[in-house]
Amino acid sequence: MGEQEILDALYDNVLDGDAEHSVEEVERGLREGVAPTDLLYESMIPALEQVGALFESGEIFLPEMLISANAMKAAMEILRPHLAQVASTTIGTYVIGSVAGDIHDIGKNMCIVMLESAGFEVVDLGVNVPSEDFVQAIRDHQPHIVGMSAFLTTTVQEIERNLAALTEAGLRDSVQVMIGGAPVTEQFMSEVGADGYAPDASAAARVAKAMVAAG
Ligand code: B12
Repeated sequence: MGEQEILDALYDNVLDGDAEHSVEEVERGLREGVAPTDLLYESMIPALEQVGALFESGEIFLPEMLISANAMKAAMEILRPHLAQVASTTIGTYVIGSVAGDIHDIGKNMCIVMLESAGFEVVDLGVNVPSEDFVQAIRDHQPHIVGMSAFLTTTVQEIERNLAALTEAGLRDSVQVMIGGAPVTEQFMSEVGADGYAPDASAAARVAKAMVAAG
């Protein structure tokens, strides 16, 4: 089987939500020497984008979106160790979570993989994280950076709520705030007064490293 056939088969399986065959195609790809980043960026992520487009146009519904997400997650489990290794030296602590009301976490989890390989010790607060939990985690872990993921136009306002909660708790000056997720933009970052933004997981790690280096 050629590289393109593997990428196509992986795409179809994630799109169809077939976890078992998605895993098989990732394994086949790795065995045949396909670059792990190609499996991710040329196949798995485009498949999820297509899932989103089909959902938006009403051609598929929530259950289909969910089984595709599960296929993606199963395939990611196999791919993760090949994408990045946990670094041997720690450059800082990074607390991250998906904001209140938001249960999307595939993108957040990819950021975690890249942040760990860049040398961050990551504390993952999970999904649907209320302001109080961000505040408490910052008190407990005193991270260099707190990352907030928001994936819906309806949850992106939670970022502002969280920033206000940090200010209220007297913590805003002790931590840098990075934000991301599909509806988040650099302009939004400036508007709400966050310190960093990145459009994808690799950039998130790069920007975070630069933010720590700048102090
Ligand atoms: C999978 C999926 C789901 C799964 C989530 C499973 C899971 N465990 O994550 C399920 C089925 C549960 C789901 C539910 C819903 N979803 Co949904 N979902 C998607 C889908 C198809 C893929 C998301 C994804 O994983 N993308 C791939 C990752 C790699 O990309 P990413 O998320 O953008 O993350 C990258 C960057 O944003 C960045 N990043 C992420 N976090 C951070 C953090 C920091 C600090 C930084 C710097 C960077 C960063 O790096 C990541 C990696 O490169 C998208 C479609 C799409 N095109 O994105 C819709 C989508 C996001 N969902 C949508 C909707 C509407 C919903 C529901 C409201 C549907 C419903 N009617 O119930 C619910 C909401 C549930 C909730 N309360 O959160 C809409 C949102 C529309 C909008 N504009 O708000 C989308 C866009 C689909 C669409 N086109 O209509 N969904």
